[in-house]
Amino acid sequence: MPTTTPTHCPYCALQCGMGLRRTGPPVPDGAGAPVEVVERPDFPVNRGALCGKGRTAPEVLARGARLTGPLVRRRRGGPLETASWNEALDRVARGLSRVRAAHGPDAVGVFGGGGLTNEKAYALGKFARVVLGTSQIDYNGRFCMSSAAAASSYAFGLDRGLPFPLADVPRTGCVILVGANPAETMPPALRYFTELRDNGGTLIVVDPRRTRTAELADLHLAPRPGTDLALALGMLHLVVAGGRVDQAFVDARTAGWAEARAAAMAHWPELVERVTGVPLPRIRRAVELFCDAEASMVLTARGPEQQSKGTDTVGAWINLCLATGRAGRPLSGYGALTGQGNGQGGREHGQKADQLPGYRKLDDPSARAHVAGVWGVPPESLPGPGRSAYELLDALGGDVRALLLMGSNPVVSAPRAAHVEERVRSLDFLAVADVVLSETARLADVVLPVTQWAEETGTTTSLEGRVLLRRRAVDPPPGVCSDLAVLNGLAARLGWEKGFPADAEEVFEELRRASAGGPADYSGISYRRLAEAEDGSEDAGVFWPCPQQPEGASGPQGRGTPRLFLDRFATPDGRARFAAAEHRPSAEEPDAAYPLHLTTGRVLAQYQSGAQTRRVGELNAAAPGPFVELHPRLAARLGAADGDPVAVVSRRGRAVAPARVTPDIRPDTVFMPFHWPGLGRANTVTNPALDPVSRMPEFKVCAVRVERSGEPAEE
Ligand SMILES: Nc1nc2c(c(=O)[nH]1)N[C@H]1C(S)=C(S)[C@@H](COP(=O)(O)OP(=O)(O)OC[C@H]3O[C@@H](n4cnc5c(=O)[nH]c(N)nc54)[C@H](O)[C@@H]3O)O[C@H]1N2
Ligand SMILES: Nc1nc2c(c(=O)[nH]1)N[C@H]1C(S)=C(S)[C@@H](COP(=O)(O)OP(=O)(O)OC[C@H]3O[C@@H](n4cnc5c(=O)[nH]c(N)nc54)[C@H](O)[C@@H]3O)O[C@H]1N2
Ligand code: SF4
Ligand SMILES: [Mo]
Repeated sequence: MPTTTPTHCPYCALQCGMGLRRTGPPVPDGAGAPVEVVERPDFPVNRGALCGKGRTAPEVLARGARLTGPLVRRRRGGPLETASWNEALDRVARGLSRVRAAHGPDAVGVFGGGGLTNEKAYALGKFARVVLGTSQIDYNGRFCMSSAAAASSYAFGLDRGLPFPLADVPRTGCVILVGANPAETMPPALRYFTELRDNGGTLIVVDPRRTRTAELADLHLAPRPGTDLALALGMLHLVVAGGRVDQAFVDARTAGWAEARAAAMAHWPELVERVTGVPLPRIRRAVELFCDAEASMVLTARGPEQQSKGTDTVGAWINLCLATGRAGRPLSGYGALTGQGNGQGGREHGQKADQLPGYRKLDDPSARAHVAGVWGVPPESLPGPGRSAYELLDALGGDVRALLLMGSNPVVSAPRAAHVEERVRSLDFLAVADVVLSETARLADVVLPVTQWAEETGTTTSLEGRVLLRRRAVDPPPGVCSDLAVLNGLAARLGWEKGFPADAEEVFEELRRASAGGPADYSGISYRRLAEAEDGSEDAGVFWPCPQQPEGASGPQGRGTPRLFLDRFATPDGRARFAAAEHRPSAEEPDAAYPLHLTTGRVLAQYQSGAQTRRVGELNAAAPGPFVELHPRLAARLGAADGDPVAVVSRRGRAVAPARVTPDIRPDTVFMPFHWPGLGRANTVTNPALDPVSRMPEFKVCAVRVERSGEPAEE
């Protein structure tokens, strides 16, 4: 029996390969066998390297850190008490049915997560549409990937975060990283950028803070938060003025240049300098480096995307690539660094409000007919598109009176979190499936404890569009069940004995058929193929789209499609589309009462809402609590020294945390990480203003004032 199982990290979208080795026999009380993480140098993306989160992930498997049995609240306002699975699932089925009977199917909401495997995301979307008959389903990827997805779908006709493997990065000539801090958010990926520089290429980082990533760059541009759109337009202006447009490429492979050009020409460099606060010579230098290289890339992450104009902003960066012929060609292009473990696959298989599996659209009659056929239901029984994540959370206790939540902790991670928490509390019924008792699970009527990555098999799709197999390495404790088994049990109680198998491979086989012919086509991928592709190969995994080849056909079904768009874009006419947008201010700009920008983001040792990583000793020691990053000039004005508690106050509320005084941030901006609940919860302050297209909240910009605080900050 092999004692080391090759699998992948439970956390971010890099999906680092790791081995899990059993270090002893199964524990007698059934808590599973102890495991340790070992390197898997054969997996090409991280070649054995892991960050501290991945390395310590098994700690969350331990009994002390996690849920080990269902919990129910037997009376309103009463405590959460232990219960049998039977009672817990009965209560959920009853809770959801009651609300549906009284208020209709759309009064029942479902909220999913980009950490869920493809199988779970698929089953959750099907459960909502088929069993509950509700349109009210969305997921936390709306907070993460929606702006980049909307802009890429528009420009290229397809949204796959990176249209090329990371291995192409060191071989291009210039990379502009916009609002991405991989030194903290994907450390093993950093080597692609250092190798780029070792090969003579240049790295440009656009970030209001001088991050660890910015320290590695040849050029760091530090714009005011929320001004990336102006910056990209200004750069395109300089491209045109400098005669650097690749007219042959524009003519042959794109559409909409005239309008995009006009929008850029309205953004004079001096205006852009004033709006962004980036000195003009630095903007010029960035344009030179980008255009002088033979091939170049723009990669965005949450900085420019989590804005109320995130879609237009990403569109403007794509425009820069298109106008200079840096797309749809080898070693050039635009990509978004996807965030969550299955942030890519999670946005393809139907837990998004407007979506059906295979990245099909819910309002497309032929997509409805195909998927309804696979599900064995009439197409007209499928509900239409529902609300986006924040709008759904905002409707809780109003139109939406019951919620099934799987794989998210919105009480910490949603914008305007105090309001969201109050909405969650006002629900008639809340069921939460989680591995730990998260801040949101604490508010539930029923808590369903589920198995974790190492205890179950399933597939994820990494930021490269690489579909990977996570293999079960240890037995779960006896009191927990998989998410798929939860959906199976609930479906059965609600009258669907069939159609919701608890076995992941069975679900995947159905997903293949449902995705066949869609933009994200997985029909040529099987567990067997993935297992073969994982082992010891330079090119592990299978890249979608990977359609099933007809019997006897030759051709590269094998590894799917590592590189997209080289011959044509995925739009109907094969041409990439320029977006035409003008710069506009953020939803909330500083004024006399709230004179500073707040921006938010991540630190190396904590993950997201912290539900998992705050339970790991080593990670807590490295990042024990929230803080407010502020410039020495601002600190001096406030009379605040490093470590003093300061309050960050916006129109939504106030958060208090120790000051971290650093020259690495703009003096007009403060930064808070969002990993903690309580007094230091950054999202108490953030603005839920939404992008009109992607419905992405503006996590990266709002107006605040900062005060010295009498309250002691939480550690
Ligand atoms: N350690 C750790 N790693 C993670 C995660 C985690 O929680 N912790 N989460 C994973 C997930 S889901 C995601 S989505 C990714 C996110 O990965 P990143 O996008 O790299 O992370 P963030 O810290 O949210 O934002 C990146 C940078 O944007 C900058 N920024 C803020 N405002 C602006 C702006 O207006 N314009 C520009 N250009 N930049 C701005 C911030 O200063 C920050 O350095 O990380 C993944 N990896
Ligand atoms: N201010 C601010 N807020 C932000 C952001 C920001 O940059 N700034 N970033 C946003 C982004 S990009 C994201 S992705 C969101 C993420 O925020 P959340 O959606 O809250 O993400 P997590 O903290 O990862 O929550 C996942 C929950 O699911 C549980 N879980 C993990 N695996 C499984 C599983 O397989 N099944 C089940 N049932 N549960 C599981 C975990 O224990 C955890 O409680 O936060 C957003 N919020
Ligand atoms: S970089 Fe991401 S996938 Fe890799 S070990 Fe860290 S958290 Fe896991
Ligand atoms: Mo994310």
